[in-house]
Amino acid sequence: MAEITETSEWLSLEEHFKKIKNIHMKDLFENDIQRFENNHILFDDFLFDYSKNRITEETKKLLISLAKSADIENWRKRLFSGEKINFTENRSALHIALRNRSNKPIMVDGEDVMPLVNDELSKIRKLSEDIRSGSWKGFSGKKITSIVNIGIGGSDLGPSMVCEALKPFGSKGITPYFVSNVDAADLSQVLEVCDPETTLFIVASKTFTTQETMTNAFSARDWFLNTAIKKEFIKNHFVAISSNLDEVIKFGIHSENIFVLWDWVGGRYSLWSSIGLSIAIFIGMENFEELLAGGHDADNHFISAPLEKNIPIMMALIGVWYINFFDFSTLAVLPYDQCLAKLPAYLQQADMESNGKFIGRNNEKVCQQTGPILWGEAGTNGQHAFYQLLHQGTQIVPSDFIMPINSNYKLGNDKNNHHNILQSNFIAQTQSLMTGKSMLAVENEMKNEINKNPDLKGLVSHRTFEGNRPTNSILFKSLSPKSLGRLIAMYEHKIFTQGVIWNINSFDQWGVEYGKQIAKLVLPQLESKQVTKAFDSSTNNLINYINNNS
Ligand code: G6Q
Repeated sequence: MAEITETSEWLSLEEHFKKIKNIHMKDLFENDIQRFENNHILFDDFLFDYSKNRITEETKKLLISLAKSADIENWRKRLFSGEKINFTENRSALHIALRNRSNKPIMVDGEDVMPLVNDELSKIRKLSEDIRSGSWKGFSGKKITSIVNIGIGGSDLGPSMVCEALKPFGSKGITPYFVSNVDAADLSQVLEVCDPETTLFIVASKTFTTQETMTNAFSARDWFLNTAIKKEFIKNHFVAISSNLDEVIKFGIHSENIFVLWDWVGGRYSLWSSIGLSIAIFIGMENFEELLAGGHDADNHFISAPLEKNIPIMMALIGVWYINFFDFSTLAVLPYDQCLAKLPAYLQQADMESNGKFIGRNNEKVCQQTGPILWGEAGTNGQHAFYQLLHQGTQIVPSDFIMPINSNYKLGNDKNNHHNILQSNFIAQTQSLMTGKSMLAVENEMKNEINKNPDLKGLVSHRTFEGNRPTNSILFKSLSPKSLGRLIAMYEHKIFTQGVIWNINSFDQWGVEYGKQIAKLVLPQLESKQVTKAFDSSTNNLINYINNNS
């Protein structure tokens, strides 16, 4: 395939960009009363409003042509059919099979994976029901009240984000904890509030060799055995999720307590698999299945909706437009729901680990920018922190505003309604980022002050806002397992679509593997406490400084 940047579709977009780069969205709205009508997609109650973007009908047409020239329609099919599109690891990327509620066969190496998926789901059902009902007992006969997921990256961020998002659906009798950092502070703080008699540890690691996870798992096991004494009691308190069964057995986890993963489940796409065990225990299996159903809904939408009516495709194309043509290199994710506070961190991994790559599928360096720097914070907290830069900074940050229309928490009264206030902030921000505030409007506002003190005229420019700052608005009725499943899967497919356009493999993560490799080189130098000359002078001196001061 020719470089995407050399295609006529890309070149047409470059030409088009020159024409419209200075157009103000305010004018686009003023000149087209149908702008919202023509620039939103409603999928059931999931509303994706992309009208506040610096695009015209022509931009959309050209972007769709670009997607077609990248062969996105075929790539969708290849993803869903189980083809080994993760070619650097010779694997399929089949998170869609994990939530394939239709149960239609999906073949990998001639084998239908659905029976495997369903078996694992049955095991998750059994364990989660046993824990929730109290029929699973700790070593001293008590019910489990704390579950501690020990994992990192893809084996942590998904379950931890979902458990927080769906807290209102969670069991009151079970508290989920997530330990990921190898910093002893993380595990210690959790152990301080847990009781070995009533705690279940879930050691979640696809490889079961990840340094941070294994270090935490060994310390958790020691802590547990300090009280329980007998190794046979490990069976009541430790389960594992992994594809490395030998290592799990070596660790001492009973074979009945092992949940499996397959090589076609990527870490950052794994919350739908047994990695979601903590979710199922906390919110119950029916709710976990609703989450899967939401993901499946989004899959059906992505595979079947025409490109211009396809939410992940349009999200992806708008992102490409900003990253590659405007050179806007970051994306803010701004959920207006406290329960979604961890969503930006979750999507940061999903996006940056998938598309933060400079080598293309042709094994050559790509000719254009790839994934954005994704960051964000729950609204309205961000408004009192970094929104200043969103409104008046020299860098433009396209932003996704996300909000459930009805809150799971009812507080306040007619005059002091938390959710109305939250919603009004969402709307006010997206509106003002788009329109800005002209000098004339500020002058009018300050008329009386300026009349009294003409020097104040100098302040007018400080109080003006250029606007024209792009936002997507995503609304859905309420934050539920299903709507969350939809939301996450929409982003997954957006990321995939962008990877296809940039011709990169969104499913490997050599940068993560590199981190795992290099940490092992340094550790012996810190353990030996010897003066090191193994690295460059900065690294040597940092190691020596640590050794001299520890
Ligand atoms: C995700 C990455 C990475 C991975 C962690 C944990 O896609 O591969 O974040 O999930 O490094 O790996 P293990 O599950 O093997 O411990």
